[in-house]
Amino acid sequence: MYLIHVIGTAGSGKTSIVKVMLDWLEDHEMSVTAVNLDPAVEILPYPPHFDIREYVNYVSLLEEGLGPNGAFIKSVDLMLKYVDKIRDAIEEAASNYVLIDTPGQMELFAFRRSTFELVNRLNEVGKSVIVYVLDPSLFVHENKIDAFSLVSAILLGVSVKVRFKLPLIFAINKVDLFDDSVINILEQWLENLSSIPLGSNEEYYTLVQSLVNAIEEAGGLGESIFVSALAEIGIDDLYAAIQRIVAGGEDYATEEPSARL
Ligand SMILES: Nc1nc2c(ncn2[C@@H]2O[C@H](COP(=O)(O)OP(=O)(O)O)[C@@H](O)[C@H]2O)c(=O)[nH]1
Ligand SMILES: [Mg+2]
Repeated sequence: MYLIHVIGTAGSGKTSIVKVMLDWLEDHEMSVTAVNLDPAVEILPYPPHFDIREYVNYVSLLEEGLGPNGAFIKSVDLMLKYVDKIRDAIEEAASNYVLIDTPGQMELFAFRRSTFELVNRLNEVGKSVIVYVLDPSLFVHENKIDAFSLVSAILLGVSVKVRFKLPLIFAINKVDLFDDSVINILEQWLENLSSIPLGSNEEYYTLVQSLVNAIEEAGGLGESIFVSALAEIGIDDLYAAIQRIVAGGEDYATEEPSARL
């Protein structure tokens, strides 16, 4: 059983990617389940096998008088109480792939102690990988890439990897919104972070250049895949990247036919 944790900044497209991956894996006759761990999502475009909103209700916490941030924090912390229910649901589904949708506000999920423990407990039931959804609107404006903003967005992903100590795939989403020339440049830069032109006269150049060089020296970013959840681009590439990591490149359908990988 493979757990695919979909993590990323608010609005990056986590829920959309879970939906499109669920459809894609089902279309390819693979056994897959989706789990919603966002207590504050209003509308889910896919049918979850487990939905945290049945146990933790963000809206009722708001009604109890907590402000939006307080209610988010409390609802995310409360999820840990239900970890056994989530695990039971995942084990009962016994799918080969479990897609896990996470809260809109990534910092609440990725950096709190409660959710760290939650993810670690879930990881005991299968092999885990993080799909880190990168939103190009954080660093591309009018088809121009801001190099420092790009590095800052990458460092956020690296920080998630360091926190969970799990393999992480960068999924650069929303490619439908950008010119091919921008995507091509991004591809080259992500392949070799040291090639990002930072401009040596910029403030903090030495720090930022050292950070990207250090990541390159440590083996580079790893898998980075360009996708569009909306236009359904690159989903097969994302699947292949997941396979390369969790199953060593073997397709489970032919190599590991067990229902409980
Ligand atoms: N153009 C475009 N919009 C997208 C794409 N993926 C998601 N969106 C939009 O981005 C917004 C946030 O998506 P959502 O999946 O809810 O993000 P989440 O907060 O990370 O779960 C929605 O309006 C989506 O329709 C994409 O590939 N291309
Ligand atoms: Mg979402």
